[in-house]
Amino acid sequence: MIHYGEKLVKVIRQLALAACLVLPLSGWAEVVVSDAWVKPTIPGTENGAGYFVIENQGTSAVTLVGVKTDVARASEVHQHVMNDEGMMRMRRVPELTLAAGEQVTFQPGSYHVMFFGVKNPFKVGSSVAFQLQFADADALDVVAEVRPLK
Ligand SMILES: [Cu+2]
Repeated sequence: MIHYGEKLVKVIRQLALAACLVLPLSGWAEVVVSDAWVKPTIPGTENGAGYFVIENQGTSAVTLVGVKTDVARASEVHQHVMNDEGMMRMRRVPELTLAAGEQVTFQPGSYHVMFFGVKNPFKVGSSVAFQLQFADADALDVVAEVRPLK
């Protein structure tokens, strides 16, 4: 009996400790995406790019970890970076963390959603649906308008 009681106290202590560890991290995540658009695909090519403004209006950080879509074979978050030869290259961004209140603009030459193997060409006036996936927030459905390049 004594053993059982000690064990129980230990468990309660562990639960209390777990609660203390979790509570300071608990905030709320609210991700808002606006001004979503994609470039029309260039005839004869099968890759596309999507852009938007993403803002974390919550009180805790959120991490964008992926993109899902039915409109292409695959989709990824990319960024343009300068390589050693001074050439702009695209690089996959496996995780993009937005602090509370932070806003990031996906735009040509910077962050973008890369679509590989676009099934039907992106035509001006149509729309493209995809879903942004987060490590610590609900997935977000986005509908982007196909806009001509300025
Ligand atoms: Cu890219």
